[in-house]
Amino acid sequence: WRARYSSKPESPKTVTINSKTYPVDPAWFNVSSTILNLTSRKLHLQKDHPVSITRQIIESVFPSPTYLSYNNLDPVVTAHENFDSLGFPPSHPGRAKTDTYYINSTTLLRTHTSAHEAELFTASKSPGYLISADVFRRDEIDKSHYPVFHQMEGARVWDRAAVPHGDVVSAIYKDLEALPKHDMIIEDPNPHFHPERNPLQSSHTAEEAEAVGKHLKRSLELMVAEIFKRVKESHARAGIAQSTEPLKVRWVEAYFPFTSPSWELEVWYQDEWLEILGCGVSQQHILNDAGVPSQIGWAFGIGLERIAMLLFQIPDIRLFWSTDERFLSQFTGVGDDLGKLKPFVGFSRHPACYKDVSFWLPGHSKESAAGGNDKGQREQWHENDLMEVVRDVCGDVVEDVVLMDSFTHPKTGRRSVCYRVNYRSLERTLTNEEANGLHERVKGEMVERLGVEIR
Ligand code: FA5
Ligand code: MG
Repeated sequence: WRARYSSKPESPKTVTINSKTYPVDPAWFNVSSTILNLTSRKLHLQKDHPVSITRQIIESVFPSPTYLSYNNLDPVVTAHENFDSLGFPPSHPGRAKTDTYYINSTTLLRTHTSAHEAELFTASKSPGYLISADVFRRDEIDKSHYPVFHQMEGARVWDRAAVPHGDVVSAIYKDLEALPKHDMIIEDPNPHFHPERNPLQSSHTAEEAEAVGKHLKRSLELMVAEIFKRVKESHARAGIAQSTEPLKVRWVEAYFPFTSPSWELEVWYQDEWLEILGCGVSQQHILNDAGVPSQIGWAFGIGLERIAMLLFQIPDIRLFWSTDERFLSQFTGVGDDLGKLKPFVGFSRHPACYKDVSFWLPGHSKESAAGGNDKGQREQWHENDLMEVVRDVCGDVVEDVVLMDSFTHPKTGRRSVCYRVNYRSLERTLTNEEANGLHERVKGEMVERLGVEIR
């Protein structure tokens, strides 16, 4: 049998995802069958799955009826919803086919839960909402990257037209006062802002933006406090020695086209700062376009796997997709009783098997440069295309793919690169013959699909 195309899949006429059918445009279609199959998994809704348990823990910090949860929104969205409505410029790199999975020119697999902001600012019956969902990004291969992962989006608004005396600032501070306190150390509560990247929005007063920002930060700090309380309890339950260091977090200036000002929240974890979420004061144009111009508010987006890895000490992102009972059975019952949460106990690690591949990139030869023909154009090199070939041929058997070396031939101007592929299954030991066989197939597919020349 032959693996299906990834970077240039043989296009069907239509694809059906979650029982809806979409017309395919072969000029845009780049969703491999591997990825299509994952759209039905919905790990965030699978009982006792660590992604789903993580969702439940975060949901508990944003209670109903102030926050309503939306966990079943369709993964297929329009380019307008995913990009335009949020203010992404037409040239934004995230729109490229090398980064995003397209079905046709206007239809794609969401790259983030923010794709649903416009829709929910219009439709939600509550002042706040939460969305949990799978999101899709063509990306590199390593222990913390997978082309499908899960995000949770949260948002909270106040309506100037509905608060007493139109005094939205007082209304926000009243809600802030009602939030619980925490005793975490905040290293940098108010990072400096670059006024050109993060201007005060013209429709906001400085006091309004400050009040919204404070409510946002306290809400998210409370979430982190809850997560680390769970980590601590879980370690105690498993008899793991407790760190005596207090929990430390910091706020860092960030940029998103759909919030200003914007921040990222980082947590000091295993001797480094780990980014766990992005957030900010929502751009007013989104609320205006959603038909609620009198509202002002905040939004955040968090990666559920990243939190789950730290909650359960899960060392490799591929594990989330495992159907091995040795993985799944460790979480049984936790969905019904978060008090049973315990760290994951890893299976024994199987040996790594490294194989290198060196090749000339396409589209740089003299002929195609001089001729400027279609082929040279079409075969523009992007590393993510290699990653897709590896995933399609090998599934989850590859742990990571690392660029080792790159050089440009002084005479011909051609570029040559070398990648190292680490074949290591999470579940069993691979034989050298097996790894060799996979590696040969990867090389063959690279030549055929990507037009590279193996050295
Ligand atoms: C976003 O996706 C924004 N939509 C977040 C946002 C929402 C900002 C609302 C402002 C308002 P970003 O690409 O940084 O931003 O991803 C957000 C979070 O998702 C990250 O902080 C991280 O926790 C997680 N994440 C991002 N990429 C990956 C990945 N490849 N694997 C696992 N988690 C990831
Ligand atoms: Mg980010």
